[in-house]
Amino acid sequence: DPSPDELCRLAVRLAGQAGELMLSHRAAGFSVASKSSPTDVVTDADHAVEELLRAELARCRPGDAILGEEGGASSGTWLSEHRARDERGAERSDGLANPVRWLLDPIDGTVNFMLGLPHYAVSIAAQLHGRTVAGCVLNPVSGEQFRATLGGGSYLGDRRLIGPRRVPLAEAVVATGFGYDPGLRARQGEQVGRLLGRVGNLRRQGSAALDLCALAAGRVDCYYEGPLGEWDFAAGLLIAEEAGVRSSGLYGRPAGTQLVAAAHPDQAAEFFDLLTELGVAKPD
Ligand code: LIP
Repeated sequence: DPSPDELCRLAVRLAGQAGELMLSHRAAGFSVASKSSPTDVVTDADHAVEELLRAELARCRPGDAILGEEGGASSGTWLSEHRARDERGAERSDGLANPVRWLLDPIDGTVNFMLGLPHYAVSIAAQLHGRTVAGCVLNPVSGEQFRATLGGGSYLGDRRLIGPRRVPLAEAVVATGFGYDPGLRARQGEQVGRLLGRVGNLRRQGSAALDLCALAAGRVDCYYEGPLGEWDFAAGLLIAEEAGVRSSGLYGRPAGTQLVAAAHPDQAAEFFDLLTELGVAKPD
């Protein structure tokens, strides 16, 4: 198996290439289309950046599985030419499958990119046997490069990140985001309206990946959002957790596509209880 450091070095290199391509598209102009709703936009820059990432991964690590926001899932290849088969010749599931899967969000914060708000990022995460072990999030405008490896800590450039400050929830600055469906957004707006009287303030910056990096860097105190794509949060969540943050999906679940909630370990239980009270996620 490749080491987390090896996968992180590749993610950092690819993020740098992706950042340059993003900025060139931003300068040269780009086309815009909508996906699930008129507010769920995608640009040709999103597609170009993901195609670059996929091509580089195919060159550097042929056969790895990939899940990208725009291109969907491509399964990894079997490492051994001989496919494991049982006595009836049926393919067995315990064959030597490729253990690496990449999660790609070519532009997280696409609406910000489209409008020229300088707060968007490429997010690249690498999983090994289903667990995220390396991640990189790069804001090409600020040049801020966040990265982490499982057990290796998280960094902004060469600065080690130590997570959010320890404050009472009533003083906490909470980052969140809202969905593309108008009905969902209305419900989320009602929930956040009730949240505001219980915390210090709110930040809605438009990129889940950068929100989680802000948490790791102590620029916000808490974060929650859902639903999200795996590609939105995989790298940022590793960066936050490696900075000492505690995460949850509520109801005893790990953080995931239904909800990512995260805070300082000393504040997390109270924050998660508040989110449960507000109904931001449902029990199974
Ligand atoms: C965005 C997320 C953001 C969320 C937006 C959108 P995209 O991802 O990063 O946190 O609130 O609705 O999902 O679509 O820009 O890659």
